[in-house]
Amino acid sequence: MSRALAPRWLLGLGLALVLTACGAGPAPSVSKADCAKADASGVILISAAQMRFSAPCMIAPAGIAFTVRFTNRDSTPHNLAIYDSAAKATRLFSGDPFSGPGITVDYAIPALAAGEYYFDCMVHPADMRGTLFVEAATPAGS
Ligand SMILES: [Cu+2]
Repeated sequence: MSRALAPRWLLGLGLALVLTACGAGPAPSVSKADCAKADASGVILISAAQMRFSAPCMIAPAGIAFTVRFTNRDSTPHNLAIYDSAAKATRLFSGDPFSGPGITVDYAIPALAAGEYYFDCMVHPADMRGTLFVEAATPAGS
């Protein structure tokens, strides 16, 4: 009695998983009135609480270094990273993550050209993200 060998059909499982970039969907419409804006000294105040940034966007001056004064109100570590766009092809800045609650760190951001950038917390990029508007200075005097 001869026994035929069962053919093995393990010819490779082609898993064509098309994964879209996590969290990089269309940006929600943002009103600049809701943004955290740099003060006259070039300092932007923003905080994180319950896994959210306190503002959906930030406004910074173009062409000069500025400071993001970041308060973490969670015990979870957070940070701030800035990218050229929501596709995050180029990371322009990343601060060291730190835990709170109630800890504030100044992040020194290098000068950026006018334009629209993207930021997130690298620990929670899906939940903590927003738009950074870098704007040319408005003419002095009013
Ligand atoms: Cu975070």
